[in-house]
Amino acid sequence: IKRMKGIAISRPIIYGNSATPLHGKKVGDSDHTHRWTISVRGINNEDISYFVRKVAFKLHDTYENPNRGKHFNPVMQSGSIIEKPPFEVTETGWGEFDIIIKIHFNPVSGEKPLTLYHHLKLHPYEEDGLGNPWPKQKPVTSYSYDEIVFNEPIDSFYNILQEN
Ligand code: SLL
Repeated sequence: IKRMKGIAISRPIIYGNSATPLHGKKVGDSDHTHRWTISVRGINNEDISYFVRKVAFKLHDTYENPNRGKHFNPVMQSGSIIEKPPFEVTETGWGEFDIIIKIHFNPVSGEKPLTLYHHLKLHPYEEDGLGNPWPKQKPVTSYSYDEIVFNEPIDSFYNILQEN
């Protein structure tokens, strides 16, 4: 294993959620008020799977199977990790909470997983920023931009990053 001495290379990601109100449309017999999607993505939806291998999302403990992912299989108890893009989970619920996001990198990298936190946002600000009340149908979004820095990456991983 050869590391690229003195080299750092970074890749941008966007993570966060969008949410829309259910407007009283019941989901089963629940008291859910919103449908939301949490995701980890590239800029302009660029495919990040060349460096991101899988993503796990940990929801609030009020959820049954808080580790469930999009491909959750209740029999196998698997699917708590999302193994291919889009790295996202769509759910319904009634409250805001912190979601723990664990990003696992391409195994070639030898990098440890990266943990991020996102506060799920369901409720809009009072105004849209222009002094008008928030439009009823407008989805609420909360996204963060980040750059993942790989310090002295393994050379074969460095090559993969460069080629993509
Ligand atoms: C709050 N501290 O009280 C927060 C917790 C938890 C939200 C919010 C569960 C959905 C379900 C759900 O929406 N939990 O599985 O029924 O606001």
